[in-house]
Parts: sequence; C-alpha cells; structure tokens
Amino acid sequence: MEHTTPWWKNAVIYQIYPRSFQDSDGDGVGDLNGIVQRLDYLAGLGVDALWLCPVYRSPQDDNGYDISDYCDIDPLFGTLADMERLIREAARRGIRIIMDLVLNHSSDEHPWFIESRKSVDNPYRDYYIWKPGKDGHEPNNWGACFGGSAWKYDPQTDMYYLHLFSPKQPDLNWENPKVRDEVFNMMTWWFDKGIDGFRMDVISQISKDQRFPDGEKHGLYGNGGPYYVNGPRIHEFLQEMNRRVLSKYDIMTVGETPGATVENAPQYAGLDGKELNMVFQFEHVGIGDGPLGKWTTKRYDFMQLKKILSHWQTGLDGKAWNSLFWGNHDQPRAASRWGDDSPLSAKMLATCLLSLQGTPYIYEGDELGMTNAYFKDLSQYRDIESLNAFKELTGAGLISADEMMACLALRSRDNARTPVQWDDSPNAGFTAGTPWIQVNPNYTAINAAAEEKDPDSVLNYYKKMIALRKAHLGLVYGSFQLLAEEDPQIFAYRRTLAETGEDYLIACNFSDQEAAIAIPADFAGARCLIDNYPGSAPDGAVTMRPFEAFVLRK
Ligand code: TEU
Repeated sequence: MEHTTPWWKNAVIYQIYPRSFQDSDGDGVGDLNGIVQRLDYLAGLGVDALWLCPVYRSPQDDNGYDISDYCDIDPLFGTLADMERLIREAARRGIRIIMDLVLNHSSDEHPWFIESRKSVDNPYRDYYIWKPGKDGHEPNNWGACFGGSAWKYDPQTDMYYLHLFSPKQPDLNWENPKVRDEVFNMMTWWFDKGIDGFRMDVISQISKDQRFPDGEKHGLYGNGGPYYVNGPRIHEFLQEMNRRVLSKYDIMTVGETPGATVENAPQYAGLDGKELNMVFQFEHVGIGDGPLGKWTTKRYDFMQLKKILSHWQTGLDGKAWNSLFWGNHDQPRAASRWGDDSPLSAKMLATCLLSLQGTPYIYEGDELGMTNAYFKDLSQYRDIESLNAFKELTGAGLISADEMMACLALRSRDNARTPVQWDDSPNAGFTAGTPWIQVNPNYTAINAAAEEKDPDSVLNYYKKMIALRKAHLGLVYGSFQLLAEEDPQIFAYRRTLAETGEDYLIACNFSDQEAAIAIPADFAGARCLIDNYPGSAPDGAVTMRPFEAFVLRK
C-alpha cells in the first residue's frame, strides 16, 4: 500500500506564531532561538512539521505579513544563521520546517516598491498595480481588508496603488513575468536552504481581473472579491510555479485560499499535483458571519458546522487532500469558539481534528487548551485589523463601542496571539522582559509545565491522540461517512479503509449537555481506543456526557 507517501499526508503539523511562542533574549517578542529551545517539547508532542508564520525582514505593520526582504530574517526574530540552525536542529529531531510565504503583496518598504513609486518609467514600476484616479477619486470602489479604500494615492506620480490589506502592503503585479521570475528564484533559494514547504498567504487572490471594475457595495465600500478571489489567471500562475519550482523538490505546499469551495479546491490541490498539495478553506470559520463580517457575538450554528465539515470530507475524497484546522493566528481560540473554554471541550476538539481525513494543523497553545484573552480594554489590543475595525465601524455609527468591544473579545485575532503559556512563573515563562501583548491571566492554571505532569491534561490527551492517529492509518486515509446527520449535539462518523479492513466510529458531543447516541449494531462490543472521560467503554445505546468524545475500533 502506498499509504505512507507522500510524507505530508500522514503528518501532523504544528503552527507557530513566532512572535508569541518563546522569547529567548528578553525583548518581549518570541524568536527563532526560542523555538529551538522548545524543540524537545514539540518532538515530545509528536508533531512532524512546524509551520512558522513570517519571520522575514519586515516593518511589522501586520506582524510580518508585510515583507521588506524575502531572503533575510527580521532582527526581532534573529538572523539567517539562527534560521539555518533551527532547520538543522529540527531535522535532528525528525521535524520539518514550513515557512509562510506572502506573495500577494510585499511591504511598502521593500526595495521593489521604493523604486516602483519613484516614477512611471522606473524599471520596477510594473512590479505593483498602479492606476490613475477617476474624476479625482480612487480607480474603483474596492475596500481593503483592514479598512478604508483598497487604493492609496501617491502624490509623487499622481497615481494610486492597490493594497488589498493595509496601505503598507501594496499588491504585487503577477501579470508581470519579472515579478514571477523574482518570486520563483527566491522560493528556490529557500528550498536550497533545506526548508520543507510553504504555506502561501492569500494565494487565491494573486490574479486580478485586469478590468478592475467596481464591486457591489457592502457597507462603506465595494466588494472586489469577485474580481480577485480565484481570479482569471490564478491556475496558470500556480502551474507555472509548480513547473519551475515546486515539482523539483520533495516538499509540501498549502495554499491559504479564502473563497475555496469543495468544487474548486481540486483545481488548486488536485491529486495530479499540478499546483499545490492542500488548501485551507474558510467555510467553517466563516459560519455566523453577519452584516459586519466577522464582527458578531453570535455563537456558531452546530448543524452548519457538521454539514460543512462533512461536505469537505466526502467532497474531496479521491480528488484532493483536506487540511484540517480549528483555528490559527487569525481566528479566536479553538476551545473558546467551538467549545466552552473547558479542558474537556479542548480534548473533544482534539479527538475530532485528529480523526478526520486530511492533514491536521494544531495551532500553538491549543494543545494546552488555551482560551481567548477576553481583553476588556481597547488598549490591550495590538492587531491592526482589530484596531482599524473598531475605529472605522464605531466611527461610522455601524456599531456601538460596547458592542464592538464584545465582538473583539470573541473574534479578535489577538485572542490567538497571546503568549504561549509555558509555566506559572511571571509572564508564563514566555519572556524575561515585558511581553509585546499581555499574557492571558489564566496561565497559572493552564500551562505546559503543569500539564506535562498531569496524566489527564489536555496536553497529554493531544499526545495520546496524535500517537493514536499515527498507529492507525485508517484514521488518516480512511473514507468518511457521516452518522446521525440530524443529531443537534453529536458529530459522529465512520472511517473505513478497505485495504486494511480498518473500521472506526468516532463520536464527539459538541454540546455542554448530555446526548443520547445509538451505536450501530456492528460496533457492539467494539474496542474503545480513546475517550476524553476516563474509563468508558460505550456499548449499544449510550449517553454521551457534556463534550464527551471517543474513538471505537471494530
Ligand atoms: O490572512 C488573509 C485572510 O484571508 C484574511 O481575510 C484574514 O482572514 C484576516 O485575518 C481577516 O480576519 C492572511 C494572514 O493569515 C493574515 O494574518 C494577514 O494579515 C493577511 O493574510 C495579510 O497578509
């Protein structure tokens, strides 16, 4: 059976937000040497690869997603030599390194942009997207993701440049073959340094409809999405990247692809391997978005979650490979959003994440059951998106300040960006200095040192669940069949792998109430491989306790 290759299908990936992971030099910001210090912890957890959010040289307008030199490390995080050491030290422990690649835009402080804005005939002019104004206004009505128009006027040449995110993140012009050459050479340079893959930031947005039409108005601005999400030349560009770079290495790629659907995902990440290996879809994390997008206090609808996850499981089977995630650095904490902050709910989420088809991604701290920060004061926030949204939406009278604070407490990206809680010493052992963002005060109870010692901790449950997945390839490759579709509390499914005769039943109670489950007759007497409540061996019809989860093997 060829079911152990390629390596990334059978891998468990751990996402590191370097800024918040471990500080080694007391400046309050996590760094590469800090990651090296924690490699033994990561090896102990059992993960195969680390995806590092951007550590390239950057003015840090958007915490590194604004890159001013793709071939250097930001001094905040260390040096290129530190990066090389991290790659080596990780490899010694069998851990691979995936870097985050931001190709939709660079920083406005990148030498390309500094040149580009100088004059209309500068050789770098067409590295970015410049347009003249229309009747003294922006070239079109598109809004930027972090507020305001997506165009910024530059007096030097009396023209506007496009920035889908902040004005300090000008969009690169992928239509220009020179841009593609530069990018592909840079990627090759990193692969030759020994990295094992890339996560590609908003890669589904790099090809823009060259007509740049107005978008349908939503609130203050027009939605340009239809003209740049899954744009006209996206697959051509990715196939060129694959031909010229990716296909030459034994590496993995995962595209961050807002707008990916079960229908178009196989185009990006089909099993024929012509473009990327996997995509991150956003359907489940978008549940419940309202008129102000993600800024809502509504809890997600469980029936929708079940439907979306099942649709991806069955829809990609045999066509493409799923990436599985509950959260990342842009989302609230998993245990807070999908659970109730309790360790029990965090374990339930681990059971589910690690028993679906695809490659699971664990976001740093989720393996400890870290929760939202629930900041009470605006001054505690650091994130450009949160701060801009507060100003723009309250300023326009679309929401009151109190309501917006409530939205931020549940949805701000900073919830996931508070420092990893290592122990109960000051600042949770993250830094000897002042952390760049406040540590969640619950670190005295939720921290790695305490959890290492406690056999019933979330951390030890993650370890068990990762080991279980690795020992049962049916949990990785098996097909998925939804059970109890109409059940309003339980997400239950079967995983079967015909080649090996493996057959599993997984049940997860997503509610804080008891729930009855009918175990299919052929699972009577089945072995319980893991349960987040001690000592259960479900048989026949059982009652699942609040947030209970188990895996049975026939
Ligand atoms: O995020 C892109 C993205 O899809 C945004 O819509 C994202 O969901 C945003 O955080 C809104 O809440 C990527 C990165 O993951 C993010 O951290 C960056 O800020 C962004 O690209 C720009 O590079």
